[in-house]
Amino acid sequence: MHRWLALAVFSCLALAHVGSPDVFHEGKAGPYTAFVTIRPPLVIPGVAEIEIRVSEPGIEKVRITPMPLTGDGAKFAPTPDIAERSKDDTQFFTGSLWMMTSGSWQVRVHLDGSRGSGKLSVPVPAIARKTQAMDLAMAAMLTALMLLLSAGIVSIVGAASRESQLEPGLQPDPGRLKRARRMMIIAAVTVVAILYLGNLWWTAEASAYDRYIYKPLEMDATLEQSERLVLKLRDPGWLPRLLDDFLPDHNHLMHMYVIRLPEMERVWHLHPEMTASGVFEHKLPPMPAGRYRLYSDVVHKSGFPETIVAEIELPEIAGKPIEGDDSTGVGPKLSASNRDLAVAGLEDGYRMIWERDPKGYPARKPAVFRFRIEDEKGEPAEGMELYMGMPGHAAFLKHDGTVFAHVHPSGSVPMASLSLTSAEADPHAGHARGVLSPEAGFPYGFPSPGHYRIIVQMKLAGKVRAGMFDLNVN
Ligand SMILES: [Cu+2]
Repeated sequence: MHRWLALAVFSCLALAHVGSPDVFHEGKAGPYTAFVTIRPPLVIPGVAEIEIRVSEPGIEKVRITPMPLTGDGAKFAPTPDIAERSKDDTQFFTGSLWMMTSGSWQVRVHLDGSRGSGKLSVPVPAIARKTQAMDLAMAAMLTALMLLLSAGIVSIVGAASRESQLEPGLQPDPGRLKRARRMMIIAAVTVVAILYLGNLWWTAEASAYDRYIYKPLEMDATLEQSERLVLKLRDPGWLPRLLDDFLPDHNHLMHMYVIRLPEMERVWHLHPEMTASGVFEHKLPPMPAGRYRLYSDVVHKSGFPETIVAEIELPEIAGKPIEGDDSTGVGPKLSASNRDLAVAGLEDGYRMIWERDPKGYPARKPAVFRFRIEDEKGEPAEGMELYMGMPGHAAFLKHDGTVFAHVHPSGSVPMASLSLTSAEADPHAGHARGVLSPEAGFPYGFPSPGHYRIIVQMKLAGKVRAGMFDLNVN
């Protein structure tokens, strides 16, 4: 039996998605449609920045409230904050909210306007992602102040014992001078001891906070019996967390993207099953030999989502044809790809068109990425179907592998997290009754400049089709 060991396990700045912490969500709030962007803080407690764009005019007031996603805290909302209206865009509102503890949070948005009121909730994982380092200028200034204060206290003690009981104009005698020197030595030793103890205390606090910094789940990927992929999850140690408390998302506990490296020209969207606590398995479809990166999305019972990353070197897999909700796709090699193209050829004469914004997509700017499928005559494709309950699924990948986000037409929040917010957040709310449009839009914003690939999957005439597009983000 061959065992192909996973090559590397990544520990990225991540969480549900890799390297892409901002949350993008577009949804109905009563009579309104709101595009909500949440930029969680780097440290906890910290301030999250909220941006809301309402499609309809006539909004009078926007209130935002942070609350835990589940548990008693989710039942009792604190007093909301008022989001401020932008001066340039009357339908755009911003606000900031404190996130006090690590874990699964939601931001509730209340809209009041001429059409009545509406609300929606957007889940957001709040995690400490790093320890903020002190910048050099600040450190230098504080060190200088510390030395000044220390020298000051020593010289004050010296002066006090030397001259405080002396008549004005008299010189201190040698006995006083000696006593003053002794007192200054005692003061200096005391100051050094206080600084030393202070440093010990500070270091202990910092290492306690280190344990509080988010570390994503890890996994070892191995191949057993020539085609069975086995994923064993590991917890590198973070807040208490389980390896088997996952919520199903469209009947699957795990949604895994398999990307062929280094050219990213092949993709598989697979759904491994849990066979034991923290162990997932999947019978692989036919795959060429090579190196693959696995991005596995899971959602804990608390609504907290994680993306678990691993790499594996595989031999050629004979495998069984793809079936059920699994799918695969082919695109251009990264090295041969045109980064300005807006058309991807699909099988059976279909084409996927990306309605690219000619102005481009700057980093950190939220946008809706729209794609549609045409038939060979250039007409809108007929026979669209939902793929796992959704008009489409999109993966946003940075070419260097540091960013991965799995996005749906409602945005970057996993459906399983969204379903915890409230009864009104029906995951099927966006589903068209009757004929499904051959168009899907994905709210997202790139976290940083660089080269990205977008892989869009839509189901048409019984088959999942994948279009791949590349772009440069400035
Ligand atoms: Cu999806």
